[in-house]
Amino acid sequence: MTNNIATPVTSETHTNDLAFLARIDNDEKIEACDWMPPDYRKMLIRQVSQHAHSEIIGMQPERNWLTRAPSLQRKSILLAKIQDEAGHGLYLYSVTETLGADRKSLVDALLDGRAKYSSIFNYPALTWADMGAIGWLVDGAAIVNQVSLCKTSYAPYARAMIRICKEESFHQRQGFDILWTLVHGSDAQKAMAQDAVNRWWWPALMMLGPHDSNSQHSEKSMRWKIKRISNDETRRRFLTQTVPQLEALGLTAPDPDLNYDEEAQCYRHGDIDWDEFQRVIAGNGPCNKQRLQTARTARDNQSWVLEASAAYTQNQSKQTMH
Ligand code: BYC
Repeated sequence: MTNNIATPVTSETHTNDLAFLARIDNDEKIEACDWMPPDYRKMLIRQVSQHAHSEIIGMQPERNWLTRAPSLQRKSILLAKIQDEAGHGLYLYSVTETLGADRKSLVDALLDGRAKYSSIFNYPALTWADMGAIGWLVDGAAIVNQVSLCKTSYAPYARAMIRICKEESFHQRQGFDILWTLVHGSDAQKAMAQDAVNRWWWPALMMLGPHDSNSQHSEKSMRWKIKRISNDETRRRFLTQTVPQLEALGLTAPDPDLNYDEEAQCYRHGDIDWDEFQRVIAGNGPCNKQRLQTARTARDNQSWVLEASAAYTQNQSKQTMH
């Protein structure tokens, strides 16, 4: 996949399109008020809304452990992390609004099961060590992807990513710290850490998207510099960052084919089970139904907050008019 795929120019190609591509080639950022091709806008709304949904649904596996964190300090840290994820979701929904999307329609699509969110959040968090594995592996994979998105061509998304990456770095370190503590504990604690890594390793690799040859959006997205690196390259960078940390923890990957390619100077993973990935994104992973049901219940239980806020705003505007 190259970064500079020639766009066929037909007689219908609008001058605006050419001017837009010239701006992209020149590495200029696109602001909300700038002209953009309708498909560029659509591509962004798709990706950014899925990203926002992932942050919101992604709170659930960790939320499950808030009441069972092993100390007050661990509980406060986990709570802060989960709140950060909510904040990320809100920034990202705001980014979609700068593109003209309606937030309520996007959230309705999520809750009705029409919208995608990251496959990774459809796996269960079974033990406290999973809090370590999620922070270290899931946030770790997210950072590698999101660092590249700091350079995405749409300026409001790029600005949100810079803030989000700073917070994700803290998340990744807190995950590593949980695992570090467990591997220096009893044999049972070390075994718990290894078990969590075994279960989250492959889903973390899948989280970075299908193999490049099956990534239907990459060509367009990379031409527009929305996406800056391909799915497979992101996976390679993730392994380069993660494998030395895995070794420092004294843990192993559940991948007998994981090896270092001296010539290419990168790690190579074994075969990914893409059938599993397709099952999960089609709604048939271990927790898809539970995740959506929890999100719907939250919406129903909290609708009074939205109603109260709307009534307050209406009241305020009436008072201003009088
Ligand atoms: N899961 O053409 P492709 C976090 C879909 S949350 C589900 O390669 P693209 C955190 C894809 O949508 C941060 N679906 O797509 C929160 C497309 O389907 P549609 C999550 C996936 O967009 C709480 C189709 O497969 N990060 O850090 O070029 C606690 C073909 O794919 C997945 C983001 O959201 C998947 N894993 O590339 C802890 C990053 N992968 O739309 C942590 C933003 C692919 O045609 N997103 N699909 O129906 C991106 O960077 C890109 O969208 C992706 C995929 C690299 C994920």
